[in-house]
Amino acid sequence: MIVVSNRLPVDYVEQPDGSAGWRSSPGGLVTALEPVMRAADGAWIGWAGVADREFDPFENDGISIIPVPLSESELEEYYEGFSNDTLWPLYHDVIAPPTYHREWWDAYVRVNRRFAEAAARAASDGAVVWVQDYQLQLVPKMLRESRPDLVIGFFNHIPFPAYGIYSQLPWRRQVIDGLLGADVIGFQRTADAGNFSRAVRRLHGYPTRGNVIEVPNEPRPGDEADMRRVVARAFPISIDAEGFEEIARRPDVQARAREIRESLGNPETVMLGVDRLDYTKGIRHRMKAFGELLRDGRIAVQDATLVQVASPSRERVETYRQLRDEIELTVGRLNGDYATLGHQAIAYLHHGYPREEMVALYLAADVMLVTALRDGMNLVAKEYVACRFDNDGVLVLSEFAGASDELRQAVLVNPHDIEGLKDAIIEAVRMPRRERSRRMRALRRRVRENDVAKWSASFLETLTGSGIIKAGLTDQLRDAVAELATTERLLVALDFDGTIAPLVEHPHDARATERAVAAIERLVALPDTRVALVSGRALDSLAEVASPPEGVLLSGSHGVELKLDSGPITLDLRDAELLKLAQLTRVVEEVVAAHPGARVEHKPAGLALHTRGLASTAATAAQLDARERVAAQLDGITVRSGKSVLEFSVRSTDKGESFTRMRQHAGATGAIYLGDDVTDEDAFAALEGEDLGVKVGQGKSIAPYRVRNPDDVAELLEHLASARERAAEGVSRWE
Ligand code: GDG
Repeated sequence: MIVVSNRLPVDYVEQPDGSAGWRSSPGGLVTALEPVMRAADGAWIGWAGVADREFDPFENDGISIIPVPLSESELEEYYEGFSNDTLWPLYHDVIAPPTYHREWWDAYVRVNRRFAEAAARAASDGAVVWVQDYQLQLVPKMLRESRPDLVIGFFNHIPFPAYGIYSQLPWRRQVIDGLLGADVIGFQRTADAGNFSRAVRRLHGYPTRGNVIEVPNEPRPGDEADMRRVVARAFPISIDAEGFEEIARRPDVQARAREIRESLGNPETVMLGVDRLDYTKGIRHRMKAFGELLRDGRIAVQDATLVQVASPSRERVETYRQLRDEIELTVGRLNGDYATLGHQAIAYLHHGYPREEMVALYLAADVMLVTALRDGMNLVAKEYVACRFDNDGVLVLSEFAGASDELRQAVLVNPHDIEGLKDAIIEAVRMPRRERSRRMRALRRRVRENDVAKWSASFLETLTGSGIIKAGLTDQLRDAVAELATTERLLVALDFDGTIAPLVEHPHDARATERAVAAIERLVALPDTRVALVSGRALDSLAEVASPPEGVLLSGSHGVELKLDSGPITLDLRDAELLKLAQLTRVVEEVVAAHPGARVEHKPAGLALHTRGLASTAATAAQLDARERVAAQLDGITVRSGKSVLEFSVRSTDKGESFTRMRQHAGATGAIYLGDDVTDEDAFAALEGEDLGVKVGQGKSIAPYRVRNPDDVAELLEHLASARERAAEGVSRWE
């Protein structure tokens, strides 16, 4: 595995005495990825933090470090220019005006190419490459062009703006194309992923469905252009919650927190802001609100102090210099107007601090003010919560920070509304202990459950399909299912083998688990609730093994045969297709004769070659033989490989089309699809709007949720049935 980010997890530092060396900069990303990187023999590609210096790759703590050099002018044009003075303000809703310079763009392309080349050189065959953040948006496409074998992920740490804003970018198409080189593009919020998909539709017209974008592959000579599926969805980043709590529980850190309060003159309320000194963080709005509260006498300077840590950032960019001047002027004025000899109004600190000191500050603060005007996530909000093991403290949190999607029990504010912000600060200051504790407990549960390890695991699982799947249903899946249960007309679409029925050696022995059958019966009995079985099996065989209750819709042979309310329909085969089917039958029967143990299953529009009865090398040989003979003798046959089965069809329908047909037939306003096989991916791609896709078991998938096996599927169906029954009862009570 390879991680590519603008900065390495280590910095090259030169001391004033001339000595120099590598210092690790343990940010959240490093903490999250370290265990994965060590286990995967990973490499990290990035810039070392000093211009005009080349370094050889080296090993640091079990991770290979591959430094990429940047010249002083590239630093100005690619990093300070295009990244921080074009993309950063544009992606943060043009809070500051973005600057567009063609030379900056040229440098951005050049540097992105250098990073992509470094990754292409370092990656072994079929490796996973995970590219981080807005400085490197062109890397996925560049990498895919040179190394189509790689699995490429991208995560955007900052927001992705609405099209009306994004469309200002003179290079808007190139950036979208760059990102679409990835297999999975992660965003902080669902809204960001939605903005991205809309930009793709507006600029390219590529079809998007739910989280999936269909991107045409570059046609290779002699090949028709086919489609690649790119997943674009939210993976909200988090922190090492346990690590922060551990520091917070240390007696020396707690003593330091008390010392901080004392040094401020022991005011009743300590308020805290911790930000990089950046115009997106809403530091001015916060100070304005605080200043007006002092002016209006709603807060007295003896009772409350605002501590503002503003860590130095991007000091060579002009907008940041101006911001610093403005903020320091405001701090000076407020202290001049309101401070007394014993009490400051604002304690302003333009420094970076060690993590222990940050934690002591979090512990010392009664009220944490996060008033960002726009923020991808805002980790400070999560860190504050993680440190408050005493279940005390109030978080005031901007709706414009990604964290507000999860941290709903914070006091949520619109920082542009200064009156509203003032009221929220007063509410926080006066909040009774019980209420503070109730909210903090709920916030802490959330942050503990969704930590940074979970974030990286869930991204990588979507990207590669591997990873440990927890037993049962995750909280997110439970919540999503409960939400879906309230839809007006529900469709529950299920694959059969491997999903509601455990896989068995002989297909005719397969049976759905008793729990799944019982849950399906409960669902079918509910109003406006339809269940569909969507299978690759022929309809007869499906009806026989599943013996579904009355009213269940069926789709067999990958959508060639359907049983809807009007009765069974088989899509009629044309004469040419019938002829082809006869030829296909002959070829596949030859294969079966040549490979003892292989079996053929006849279907209305094709054949399935089952190889479950063979040892794995013999099974591979039989499948290969079948593929080769069919390809040599017949044209236009659709081939699908499933688990120990190779399917040939003269008609190219798939489970996606059947799902869509079932969805329409049921007039569904919401649907869930569960499946375990590669052929179920077509159905996941056909999900709409708020529909849920759940992959059963391991394997690469575009479905956003996963469960382990048919037992977990049964649990999910039971949970859905109960939630739907409750929803139906609620409705009838209203009536
Ligand atoms: C970008 C996105 C997204 C700050 N000062 C000190 C210090 N910090 C640490 C904080 C926190 C981190 O820096 C800042 O993270 P944020 O998330 O708050 O903001 P950005 O730097 O803008 O980060 C943001 C993030 O990427 C992750 O995806 O959440 O939206 O803009 O961890 O504690 N740490 C120490 N001393 C300081 O003085 N030790």
